[in-house]
Amino acid sequence: MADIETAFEHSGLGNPHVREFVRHWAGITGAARVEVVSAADDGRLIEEALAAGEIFPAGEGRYYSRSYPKDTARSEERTIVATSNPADKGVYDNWRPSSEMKPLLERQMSGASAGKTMYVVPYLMAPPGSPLHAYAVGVELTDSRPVVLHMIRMARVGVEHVEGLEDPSMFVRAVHVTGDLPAMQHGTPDDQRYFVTVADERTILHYGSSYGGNALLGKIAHGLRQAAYDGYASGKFLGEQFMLIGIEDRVAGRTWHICGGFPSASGKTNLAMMLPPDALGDRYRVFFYGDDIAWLWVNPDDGRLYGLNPEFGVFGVAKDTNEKTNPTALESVGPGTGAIFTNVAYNPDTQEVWWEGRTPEPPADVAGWLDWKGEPIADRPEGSTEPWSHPNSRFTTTLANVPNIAPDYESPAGVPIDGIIFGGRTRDREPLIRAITDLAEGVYDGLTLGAEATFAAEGVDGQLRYDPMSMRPFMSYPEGPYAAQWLSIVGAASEQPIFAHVNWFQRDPEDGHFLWPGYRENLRPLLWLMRLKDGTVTGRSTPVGILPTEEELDLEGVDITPADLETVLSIDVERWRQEMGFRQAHLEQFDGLPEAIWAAHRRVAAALESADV
Ligand code: GTP
Ligand code: SPV
Ligand code: MN
Repeated sequence: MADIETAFEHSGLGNPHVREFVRHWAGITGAARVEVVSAADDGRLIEEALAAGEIFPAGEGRYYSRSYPKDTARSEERTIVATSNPADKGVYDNWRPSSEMKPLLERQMSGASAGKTMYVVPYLMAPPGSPLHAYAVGVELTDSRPVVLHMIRMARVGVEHVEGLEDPSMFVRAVHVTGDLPAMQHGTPDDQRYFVTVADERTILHYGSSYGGNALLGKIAHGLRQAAYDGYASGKFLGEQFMLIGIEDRVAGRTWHICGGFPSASGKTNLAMMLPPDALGDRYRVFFYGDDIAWLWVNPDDGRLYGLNPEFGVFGVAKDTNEKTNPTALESVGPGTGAIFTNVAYNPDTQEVWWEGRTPEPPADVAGWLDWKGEPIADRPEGSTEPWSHPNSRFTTTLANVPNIAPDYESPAGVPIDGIIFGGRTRDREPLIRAITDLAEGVYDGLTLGAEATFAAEGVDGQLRYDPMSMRPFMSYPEGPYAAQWLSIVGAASEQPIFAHVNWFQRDPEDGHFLWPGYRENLRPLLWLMRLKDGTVTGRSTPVGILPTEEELDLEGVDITPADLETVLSIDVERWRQEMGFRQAHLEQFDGLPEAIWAAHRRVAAALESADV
């Protein structure tokens, strides 16, 4: 295809290794054209996508997109990590030999982009100039224009990111082929989709979806799976599904940084965008660094653990986002932001969007409104309770649109980490917060994170399961070495971060209401944690960590009953003793778990045995 060489010349793409990669896959996929993309092309690509009916106007420079009804979430079963080394097989990484997966994906992708344009999307997953830069460079090839529009919002995109590299061959090779999605919606005999990271070759091959992490390959596939593997292989860093925030105390004139993992759709974005409760708003501010991925490394300059966000945007859950729960998120997708809404309800006449929880009731006048599948609401039978939007519907916007973005969010090194938290949707047992001061016990706590799965993955919504460090769907190497890597990286830091387990989702067993009001109030337990680290509060010791006393938690203006408060600040020892047996079985699955983790498990178990009920 002579046209490829013209596209290289036209765009200034000179890197010979990238050129070779593009030629190779253009040949396999049979794409009709090649186009090299930079962020500056966004306006033109938006116009083209609008004209082609791939996206729709959602008012004042915002857009609406819809994916296929069976293509609305990540598929854990179809997601595979492949390498040439069987020792890379863990419990959760779905390991398969690359000698099996690569030919399979090549067959799937053969001729599958015929007639389409192959977009070449060079990108950077890190702030410019980062010490982890070498691991951050990638090129995604995709045959979907909406995927390009999402990539431009979620990653730093441009030809400049692959030119002048120290090692021009060192970039992640990511190939996304949409496949015959309309046919895949009905009646294909078997699932054709495969989402494969060939981790030891730094190659990502995704076939059969145009949704989210299945298709935007810089984000989850590179930023998490590949990065975690690279961090392990190099021994240099951790790649985690973590949010990263700063909490500024304006009275004391200082800022703490906290990162941490909650499973998908369990509150990372909301925490990172937190507006402090009114009673605390004069004194404290929360700054957004990241909401889904953090890379953690030890900075030799001061010996401390640092965290950085490799992403450039937010792909946030729409459900329940409103003026009360998250005004910051609404502002980040406001007029002029270029935001894209996916799989929410849409009114083409008024160019409005709506999702469950946006307002207490859906729009009263249903005229013109279409549900997330594009079907008119007016055609629904009387009394239909079908949601208007998909529960995993999302908004996409760039970091610069986030009102509480940290002024130094592009700091190449990231920021020093004071605290690491784990949490998830746990309806009982887990208190509001329990602090852990020992590294091995903190890592143990992460490894035994138990939570309800959410609609962000197909077919598992509501199941209670262990989700180590919230990385279960993103693990790319075995759990034993993973725990050892944690002990090694964090253990090398000169100042140890404090750990904590948090839970905003404890429920009343009778009527199911959330005991803790959550959202903006979540700042309070985090402030307590930082005070505990500083030694200005002491908390009270329990077998599973240090809990705040009621007096230590600043509760001015919090809407919670005394009984609910007591529940979220206490430990059910019997329930915890039972949990330890499940944990034992969970950990026994993992080969090569460091002895320090087993020792932590035994310490907690022994403390529970000798505790008063
Ligand atoms: P991913 O992007 O899938 O990794 O999700 P996430 O962890 O960033 O989750 P997000 O913050 O988008 O929240 C997911 C859902 O949980 C949304 O519907 C939120 O409204 C809801 N949620 C977040 N924080 C709280 C909270 O403190 N309490 C309650 N009850 N719900 C919350
Ligand atoms: C998640 O599911 O945890 C996400 C969304 O962050 S996706 O990019 O689709 O994986
Ligand atoms: Mn996520």
